[in-house]
Amino acid sequence: MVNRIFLLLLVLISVCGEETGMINAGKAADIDYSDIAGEAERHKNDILKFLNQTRVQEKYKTMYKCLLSKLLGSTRRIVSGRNTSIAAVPWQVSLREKTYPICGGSVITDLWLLTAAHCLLRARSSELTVRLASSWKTHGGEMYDVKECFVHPRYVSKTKVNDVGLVRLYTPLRFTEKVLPIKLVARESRLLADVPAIVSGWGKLQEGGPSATYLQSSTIKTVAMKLCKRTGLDRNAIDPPSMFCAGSFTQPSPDACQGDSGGPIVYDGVLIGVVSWGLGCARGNFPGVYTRLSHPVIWDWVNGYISKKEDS
Ligand code: 4AZ
Repeated sequence: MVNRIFLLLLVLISVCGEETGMINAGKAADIDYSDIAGEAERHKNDILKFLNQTRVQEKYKTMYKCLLSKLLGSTRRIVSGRNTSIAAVPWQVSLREKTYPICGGSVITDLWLLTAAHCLLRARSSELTVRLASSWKTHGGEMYDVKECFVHPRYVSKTKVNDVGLVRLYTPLRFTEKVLPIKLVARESRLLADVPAIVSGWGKLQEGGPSATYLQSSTIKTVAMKLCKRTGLDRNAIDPPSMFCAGSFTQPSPDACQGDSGGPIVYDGVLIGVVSWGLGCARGNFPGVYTRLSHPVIWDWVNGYISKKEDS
């Protein structure tokens, strides 16, 4: 049994070694891995146990993400996300009202989480909790209580202009490989079109469908504002200074969906936006809309809070 697991690992390593450029396997592309994939899936707990040993992670660091995604990513979803370990997006949090998951969010300092304004409007701080450090929506990791939350003073619920909010915890977080802050984009930095960005969350796997129990993420591309505005049935609703679009115009069209709101979209290791709204999900003719964090009106407000020296 153990030998079999090592054999499976060897195969995964040869695939990942090639993908990461560490091994030049030459003919490896001709091999049909479909049987192995099923077997790897069945043994994934044992393989994961092995991979999760820090000693192993260090040795195969560059391959580690590929190996994990090969194991966890075999089930593709309608929103075209894939199962993703929290260690790959350790800034991702699940925001809950009492115990019910309502939105995503991002760790930006040891005390502050960033989310969407519309996630914070109905709930009272005393009823909000946060789950961190777990890939599972309903268990694992750690739960934190919320001390205070703040909605951008210029958030407009009808148009979702300035859709950003902040959540302050009672106690500072202890950073681990599963809980790490994500760097906020620079003020007024220009976001190019067509750059790949990672969006993640436990939202719906398809429009009107069930939501994810295991964390999903997808790499999508930023969409030029001209194109995004042109697509819209809702064309007047897009406010370029405080919003940007990401997704694609082809099917399948990876996209955020209900429940992903408030969650992160990250480009080049930097948090550029917050999942805000869209016209349905993954329809292929209307990209998702995100809060533009580099916008001075948004950036100044966020940084004003998080850089304040705390006296409590
Ligand atoms: C929502 O309802 C929602 N397709 C979030 C993102 C998108 C659509 C809906 C983007 O929270």
